[in-house]
Amino acid sequence: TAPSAPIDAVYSMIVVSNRLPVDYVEGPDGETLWRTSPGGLVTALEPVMKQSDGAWIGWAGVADREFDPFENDGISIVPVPLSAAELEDYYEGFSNDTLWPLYHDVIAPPTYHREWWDAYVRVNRRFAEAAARAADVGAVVWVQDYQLQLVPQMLREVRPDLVIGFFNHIPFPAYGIYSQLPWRRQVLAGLLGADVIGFQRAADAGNFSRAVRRLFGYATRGTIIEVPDADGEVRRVVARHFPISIDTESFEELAARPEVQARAKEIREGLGNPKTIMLGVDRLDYTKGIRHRIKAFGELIRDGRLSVEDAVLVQVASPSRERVETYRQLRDEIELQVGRLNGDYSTLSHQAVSYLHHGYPREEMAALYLAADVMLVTALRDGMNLVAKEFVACTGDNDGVLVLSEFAGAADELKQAILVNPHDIEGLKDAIIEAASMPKRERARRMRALRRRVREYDVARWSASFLDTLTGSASVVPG
Ligand code: GDG
Repeated sequence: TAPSAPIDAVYSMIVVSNRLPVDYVEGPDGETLWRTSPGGLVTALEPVMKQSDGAWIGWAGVADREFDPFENDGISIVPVPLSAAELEDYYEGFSNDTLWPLYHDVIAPPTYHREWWDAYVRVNRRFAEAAARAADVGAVVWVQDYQLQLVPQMLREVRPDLVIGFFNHIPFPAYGIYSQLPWRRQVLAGLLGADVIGFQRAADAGNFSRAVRRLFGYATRGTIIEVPDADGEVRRVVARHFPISIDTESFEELAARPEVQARAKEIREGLGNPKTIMLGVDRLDYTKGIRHRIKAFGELIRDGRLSVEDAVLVQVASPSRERVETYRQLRDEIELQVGRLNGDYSTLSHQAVSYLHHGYPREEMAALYLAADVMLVTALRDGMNLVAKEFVACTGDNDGVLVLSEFAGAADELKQAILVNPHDIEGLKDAIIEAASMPKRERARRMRALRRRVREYDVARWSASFLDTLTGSASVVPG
């Protein structure tokens, strides 16, 4: 039978992600309010969504509450409910304590629980059903990230008419690691329901294709995977990299505002106008290499290669996943490390590390990027790392140095950064010194090249190239 769209299926473009682009907030009198969360993804997709009757399907950020679909700023919002138990098992459990550490090369040990997997399947099905209900005939559905890897297949089963894309924001690990996953076949099959599967780096797409060959034996040619369907036809699935980016113009605009520049100056003065301000900005996460960075910085002070009068490390560690035990432990470790370092080396007038366990508004982030001389991105594994790109976009008059881990996806593009292996503490120390003492002309030369890249390849280019591939790909060839 020819697929037909359900009655309330009106949308020709649907984005499905764990979190909606709006957060539920309870008003002073208990009423429902919605606060827009201004992420890069929203900015990138807003024009496409508005133009094409778009809907966004996702969770509103509060457990045990159901909301009717509504319209927000020209985009239809379709909330999917999650219970408190599902939040624990599907989100904090399977997504953040199984998949996250596994996909980041087991920096922390992944936990495997069958009940978590069951919740993951159940919740993925709910998202898939919501998308199936909302999608018009032949609609484009773009599923985002590792929390929803089963949605493409679940969706294709009930709606083979749809054009389905998937983008993985985090790395995809090598087979030797991926193969630990007890549900490794189910997850691959889930993803292969898509027409296009996007990754951050070419290496991630390669790891995925290899896993498909090893576990299913399907033929792959370049970025094409030939997936045999039940009826003997072969579906061609594209698996390739589409490196995500930022809304570069909006960061440049932010950094050019007089009040942001004044704030940057104030930050520098507040820190005692040191020669070098080093900056780290991360969610407090074990993938980000915060401890390696602080260790290297601390040793440079201990060895007298840097002094607290001349250099300070500002570390913003924004609170993250605070109900997951590994994250609580990491916070304790970092705070012990910072406390020791400051106790040993700070003076009454100069702190070694200025540590901030806070989230800040975008304006304050831009001012921090602007105030910094050296940005330290030392992730042990990171899909892309947008902070590196934001720093480049905000750096005024091309004056700033980016130290960037090879293990962040951004290293494939930002080649004029000082690239480091964060596990090599001596190498990291040398890179920090090189950054702090780099001649002005060299700094400007590198930053100009970085700036060019981030300007040319912004988040609008990213979504356009993914969607172009997706809409040009939906072809079934006879096997
Ligand atoms: C995942 C992947 C990939 C952080 N603290 C504050 C704040 N932030 C903003 C940053 C940046 C974003 O959060 C973090 O993005 P990253 O890319 O650095 O890292 P993840 O959160 O791990 O993101 C990553 C990304 O998805 C996109 O695909 O690049 O590899 O892990 O934009 O600026 N923003 C504000 N206050 C804070 O305190 N306003």
